[in-house]
Amino acid sequence: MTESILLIVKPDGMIKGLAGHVLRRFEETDLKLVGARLAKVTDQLAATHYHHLRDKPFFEELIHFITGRLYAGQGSVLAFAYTGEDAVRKARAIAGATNPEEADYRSIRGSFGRVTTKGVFENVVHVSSDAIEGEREIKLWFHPEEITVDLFPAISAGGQSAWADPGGPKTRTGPWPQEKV
Ligand code: IDP
Ligand code: MG
Repeated sequence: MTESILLIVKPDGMIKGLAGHVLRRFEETDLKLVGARLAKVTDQLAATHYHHLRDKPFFEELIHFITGRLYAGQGSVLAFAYTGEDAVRKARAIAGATNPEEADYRSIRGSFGRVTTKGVFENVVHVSSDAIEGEREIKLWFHPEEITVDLFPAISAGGQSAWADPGGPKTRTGPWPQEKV
């Protein structure tokens, strides 16, 4: 089945100079790169992206991590959209398990991730958990004109384009960010 996923090189990955390595690993697959963006993650984008974890005890640290606050404000991220056959399984195999200490040592997280003494999973990359999340996250991180193929239906009004169904199927719970981050 054709699926689409969001890949993010997280602030720890950027600071460690792993963006090229991550991109190379994905270039070795048959997945098609259809979007790329350098971003500084705002609190609003972080909270919407990780809304499913908002009740977890590590949520605040996770927001500090992904926004780069954990690194004194350094730490932009690179976000990529990929599409292709079985994309979720292929991308998550490259990334490895969520906890870098449990990840296969050949995976990106297993090779380069760590758990800090505060319990933050510095796990180098984000990869969408499933195809529904992939659609939600790509629509959250990218405007339609930033995606090089017609991945999801978009509408045009007043010279601006928007996703026809910005929340994607069934997943969004919080308000949609107004800003272009
Ligand atoms: P995933 O990134 O492998 O899909 P999720 O459960 O969606 O895993 O969690 C999102 C992110 O939240 C993880 O990549 C990691 O950065 C952080 N995280 C998840 N579980 C924990 C935990 O138990 N402790 C600390 N951080 C966690
Ligand atoms: Mg996830």
